[in-house]
Amino acid sequence: MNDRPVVLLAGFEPFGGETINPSWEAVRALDGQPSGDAVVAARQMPCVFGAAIEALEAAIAETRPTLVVCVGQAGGRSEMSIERVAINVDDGRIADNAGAQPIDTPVVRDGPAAYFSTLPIKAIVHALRDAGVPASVSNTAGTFVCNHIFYGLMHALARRGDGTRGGFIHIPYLPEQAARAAGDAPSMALPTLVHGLRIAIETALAVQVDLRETGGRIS
Ligand code: PCA
Repeated sequence: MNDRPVVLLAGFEPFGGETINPSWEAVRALDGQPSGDAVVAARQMPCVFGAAIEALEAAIAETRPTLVVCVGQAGGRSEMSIERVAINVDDGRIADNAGAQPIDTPVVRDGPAAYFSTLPIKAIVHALRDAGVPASVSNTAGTFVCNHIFYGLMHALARRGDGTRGGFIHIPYLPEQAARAAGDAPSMALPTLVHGLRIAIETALAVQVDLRETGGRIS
């Protein structure tokens, strides 16, 4: 058990007035579950600039993962969004859970402008669609705590330089959140989200060279 590779799945605590976060509900359902030869370790991250990256780095030090996938809520999106790129900027449209609302500050001072996901994002989208789960490549993870932790993750992995791969997946609201929002908000049921994350992990573990098929957008 102890020498099995670990897949670290990070989800977030609720934020922005919500009482649940689909990302934590989905990742915790996979905690301790096998994925091929690997085993999933799920951890909850605070929705707080700075503290989120510290919690993720602590979870990486604790679990020594071979693969890290961070997951966050993207209310208003209708598909699982496989994020392509993390940018070096914090710009909060709302305050985080500690009341901080940075404007145009770097995630890492003097860090590169951006990092690409090292997940096989096209292969994951392909596998999800094949399994009947709506999914797309996304070219922006926003500028809030999700982009922040995604950038922090990729910066940490780049510095380790040991080939550990990582990336970020945004997921829609749960149906009960959409019902509360009462404004035509799209949602995805928890079993579909869990199934989708399982497929994403399996694909990331199995595929070393990404598919070459379009995931682009005009705007
Ligand atoms: N979504 C937020 C932060 C935490 C979460 O689940 C975001 O997209 O930045």
